[in-house]
Amino acid sequence: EPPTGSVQPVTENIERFISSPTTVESFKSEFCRQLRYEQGVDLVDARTEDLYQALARTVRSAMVDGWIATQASHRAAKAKTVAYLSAEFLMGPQLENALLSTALTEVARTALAELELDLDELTAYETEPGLGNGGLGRLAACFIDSLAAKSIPAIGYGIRYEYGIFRQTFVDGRQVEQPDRWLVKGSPWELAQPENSVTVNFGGHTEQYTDETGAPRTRWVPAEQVLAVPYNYMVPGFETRNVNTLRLWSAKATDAFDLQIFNSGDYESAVRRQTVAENISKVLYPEDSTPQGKELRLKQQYFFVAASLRDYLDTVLRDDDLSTLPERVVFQLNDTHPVIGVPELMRILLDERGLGWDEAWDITRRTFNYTCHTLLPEALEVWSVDLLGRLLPRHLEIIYRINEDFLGLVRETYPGDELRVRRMSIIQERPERAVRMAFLATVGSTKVNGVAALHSQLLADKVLDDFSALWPEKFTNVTNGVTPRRFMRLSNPGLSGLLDEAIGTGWTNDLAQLAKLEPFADDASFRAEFRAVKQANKERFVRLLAQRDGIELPADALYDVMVKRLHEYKRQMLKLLHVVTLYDRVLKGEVKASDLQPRVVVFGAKAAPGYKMAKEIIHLINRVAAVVNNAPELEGRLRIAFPANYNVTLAERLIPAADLSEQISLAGKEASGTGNMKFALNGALTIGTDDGANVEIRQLVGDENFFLFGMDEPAVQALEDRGYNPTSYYEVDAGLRGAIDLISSGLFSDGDRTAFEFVISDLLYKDRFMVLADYRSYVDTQDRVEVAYRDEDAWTRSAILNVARTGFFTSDRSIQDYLDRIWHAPAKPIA
Ligand code: HBZ
Repeated sequence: EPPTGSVQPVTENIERFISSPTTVESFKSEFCRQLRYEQGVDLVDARTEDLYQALARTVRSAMVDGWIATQASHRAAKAKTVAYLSAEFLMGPQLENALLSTALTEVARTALAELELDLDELTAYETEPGLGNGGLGRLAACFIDSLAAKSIPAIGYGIRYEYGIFRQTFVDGRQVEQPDRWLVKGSPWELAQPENSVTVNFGGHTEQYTDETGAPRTRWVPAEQVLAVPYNYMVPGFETRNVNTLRLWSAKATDAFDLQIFNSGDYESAVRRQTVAENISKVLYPEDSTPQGKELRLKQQYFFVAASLRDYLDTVLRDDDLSTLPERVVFQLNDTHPVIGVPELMRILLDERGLGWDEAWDITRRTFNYTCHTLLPEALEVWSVDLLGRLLPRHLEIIYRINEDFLGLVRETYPGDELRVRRMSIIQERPERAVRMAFLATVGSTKVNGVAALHSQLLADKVLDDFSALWPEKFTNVTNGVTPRRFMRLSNPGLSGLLDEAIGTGWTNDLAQLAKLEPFADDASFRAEFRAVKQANKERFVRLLAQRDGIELPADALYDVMVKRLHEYKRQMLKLLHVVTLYDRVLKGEVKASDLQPRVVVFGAKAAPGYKMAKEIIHLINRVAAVVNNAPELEGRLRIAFPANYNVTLAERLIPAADLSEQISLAGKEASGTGNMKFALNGALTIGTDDGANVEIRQLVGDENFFLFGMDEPAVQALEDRGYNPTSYYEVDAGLRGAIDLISSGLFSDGDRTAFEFVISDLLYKDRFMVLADYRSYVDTQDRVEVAYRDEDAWTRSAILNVARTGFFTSDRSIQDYLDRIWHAPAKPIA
């Protein structure tokens, strides 16, 4: 019997010649072979980079047998495949996770130790691939982990950006972006497959013609082509031999295209055109909520979707009959970024396979499903008809026809309601003619889901209300989840060990078992151990931050953490006003510093480079930190840490150290949140609004173990309807006035009273996300937090209950919900 999770060779005649490095001896031997023959160095001369590369490739090789066997078995079984189409996969570091999934951590540790090398040192050396902005990209990564763990035939399709999310630095407290050159040293985790490259077309025009049977047909005559080169990443599943695939596409100029220009003798322009083609996969767009409608972004979207559909149909499915496509594959659209896949599949079926419109449309609609991740109107993508027609003329024609048929249905269902027809049209007329991608996704899909219960309800009642009235059965919810492998087992070994002892090891892929922890909340010795783990995690984080950022922090404090993208709706400003209020109280002598609960407030947040307000808020946080952290009046009891470049690597160290999780978005704006789940699962208590998945977290952990504050969504709506006047809150609330006046006083800006006018005047006169309206409730609730934290036993009990009651938020459960409600793809564990 092979050990669970380990990978054994499958093909008898080949295993006589090669073997997977699954024992200490074979691991050592493969590692040394990699070092010498692939890196070309000797052990004594090897730099950390060489050692890391060799180690990563050794671990990668341990996954290959399972990967090959998985593909062969799925092909033979004609298994229904989940194809997860996502412009982002925010994978985080790979080494530890690959070792966990192959059950080789101890083998690797021992093998390296015998070579006088340290596994942890090499693990810490890894730089993560930052191929995503935030929650949406990280969700995709959690989902492919869970799909593999559940042995579901699945493939993730995305873009191999040469530059991932920018590296954030602070210069005088301001964000400065640096390019993320993650591929410069090469990625040891990828396997290039240039022989499986596919061609992607752009531009040109369409033509009508009659085929051999005399039927009228259309064809697209493109003007440009780009090669899409696949790079495969193995996605190992925990405690299964299955290894799935993440296929990321890289853009390359095609030979044909080059030749044409080379023949014209213009060498320079040929080379220049080549970089134009290769620009498509150059850089991840760093905007996470306001799509800019840029041509290159639409090119990225069509590029990866066209390549992925072609790849699935030609390489995976091969030349099966496409009428059964919905039984063989389900394309899940991760937000609207891949929605151009809907007209692309139509084009393939109509123009390349010669199907009639109705049959093609039926197949297409049954093959796609759409997940929406937002409620902000400005985040809904639209593409101008002008741009779409220029880049993808055939697709625009198809979209028009889809819209024509759809509006026909609307008119039939609601005779005489032309207002509704205009509201529901896939084409908007103002401010410019443009394609509403969320509407196209909804019309072209079988199911549309939101990402938390409240979000799905608001989606159906507000954002897509006309559509849910027309097709109520199309709308469903799948509450997000996070992978407990990465965000518990790997990131929190202390807690994991405690859980293993208390409830056994089965929780890692059956997180409902955390419920067994419930009685331990009343066990004083367990509580002491739980507290010791939290304390050790704080100390580990303090050491990391000293080393990573030169930030010195006390470990003995309440760790109050707000990490997420910087956005006004998420309300980092509200957190900052609380901090300034605490300082103001001490300055005014209302509170003695010695009576303050020692607290470390940690921020982690990147702002979109063009988002002025977000960048001003980052600057303000840093300036407040500089003053507060050195204020003698505070006697070191209030500290702000804002480490630059928050990413998955830092999250894995920070989240296990947190006591208090800040989830303070304006109700009705955060679709779900997933950080909120990671914190609760690691024993932090949440202070949060009734928003996104906070609602479900509170229901599960109980009101007494959750700090709820602020308006709920109906109250927000009511205030909006009444007319919101932020200044009135400033006028009546002395605490709020104190905080705002302190910022305006110039205390945080070397006496410059205008330095933060941009932020302050917006708060006082606009405040779109109602920071001032929720301030009093937030600060009062923080005062309750402070009291509650002083009761160590009661706090720890609540923290344990947060862990025991949030097993629901494993992404394994999310995936099961997708399977039951949307995908209907059975598991295929390989033998
Ligand atoms: O998706 C987030 C939501 O804000 C969050 O509430 C949810 O938990 C998470 C997973 O469902 N949305 C994003 O992260 N969105 C993006 O990153 C984004 C990226 C590019 C865009 C638009 C949005 O053009």
